[in-house]
Amino acid sequence: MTDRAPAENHAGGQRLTAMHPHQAVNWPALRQDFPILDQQVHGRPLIYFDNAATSQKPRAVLDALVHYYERDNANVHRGIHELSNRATAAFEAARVRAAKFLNARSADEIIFTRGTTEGINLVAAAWGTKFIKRGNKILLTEMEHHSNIVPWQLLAERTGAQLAYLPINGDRGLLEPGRLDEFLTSDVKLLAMTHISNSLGTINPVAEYCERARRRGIVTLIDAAQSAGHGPLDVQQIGCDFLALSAHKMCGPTGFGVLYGRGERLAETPPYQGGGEMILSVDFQQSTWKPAPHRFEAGTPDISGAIALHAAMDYLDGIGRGNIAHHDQELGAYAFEKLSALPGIRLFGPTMGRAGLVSFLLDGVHAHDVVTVADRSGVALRGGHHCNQPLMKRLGVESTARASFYFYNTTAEIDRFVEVIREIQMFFGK
Ligand code: C6P
Repeated sequence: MTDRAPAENHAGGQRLTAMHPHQAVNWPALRQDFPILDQQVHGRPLIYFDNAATSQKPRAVLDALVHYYERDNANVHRGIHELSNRATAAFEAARVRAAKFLNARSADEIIFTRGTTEGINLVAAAWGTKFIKRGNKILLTEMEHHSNIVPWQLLAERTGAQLAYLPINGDRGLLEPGRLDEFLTSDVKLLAMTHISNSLGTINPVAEYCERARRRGIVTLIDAAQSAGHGPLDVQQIGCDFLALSAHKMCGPTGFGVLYGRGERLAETPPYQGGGEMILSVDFQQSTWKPAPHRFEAGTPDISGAIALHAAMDYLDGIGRGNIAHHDQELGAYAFEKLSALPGIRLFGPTMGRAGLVSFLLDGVHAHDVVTVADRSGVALRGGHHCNQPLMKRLGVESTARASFYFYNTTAEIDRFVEVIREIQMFFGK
């Protein structure tokens, strides 16, 4: 994460960037780039606070999709005709753009995937199967999304490896860097951790964790599902071996994502899936593979997904990712403070230095009821375990209600949301 090293604050949380924006941004004007936001839901203006599940898409991204299908649609890397050449050029330009977005050393370190989940599965299935052996340990944290747990469980079942978890310190949901050495034992071969928790809003000091793991020869993977598009993201500064993200959480399309892999790591990794596009030659009994990244992209890819992600990256950098981080985190802090003032509420995650989301429970009201009633007032929240069942267990709850923000949200929307929460408490007699 830049600008450059994340600063630690008093609550032990992290910031994605410096707290002062580089330039003034007209945030309300940006809302007009998102046609979906201008609508009523159940007769009330839509307040979209489910951005951690998926963000909305600006006109620039929608236009890029339409342009591609109206003008350039063809398969890539195959035909020697004009449309195929155009589609191939646009697809590969998106790879170069993604490398720049992440500050990768080369576009060859960028693999296109279906999203964070597929990126992590790719590493577990291809790199993991070759390098993880019986008796090895895979180190995760207690705040991981199922996408960064289940692929490792499947790998552990196949190989006889074991999983270990870095603990969080209760409802504040912070890791304890002071305890890391205790867990970085000689049998640990991989550290895989989330950058930002989708339930707690914790921003983990991933550069520090990767550096300490790397010093012991441990390979590192960062789940950037919740951080990509929410602030500067620099794989060289983080120092990770792998990093996975989803386009749909950063103004891009669903079903598309990026897996960054350090050059040396990809060179030693066998194919993930077999099929067209990833081979050099195929014979009846055996085949040879292309080098990375094409070795990992079997079959016709999501060409429009790459082109739309390119547009999303341009759009986000047009605003400035440092500015977005600052604004997001201000919204998160504002909501946390306003909700803290309510009676009968339990809030999760750091008190300071949090990402732009808040998870909470109201005394005596199920999270699903909170979300259902809020929806009647036009407020889109999420309730449930957020694909964090082990974390919920650790917190001693089954579910939470969650409001997650993006740069097009406003403090006026948060004020209305807090009013709605108070109305819900009164409705349930609290
Ligand atoms: N979290 C949420 O509402 P995919 O589904 O592959 O795009 O992303 C998976 C994923 C991985 N890691 C983290 C930290 C995530 O938050 C997510 C997706 C959504 O919180 C859906 S459960």
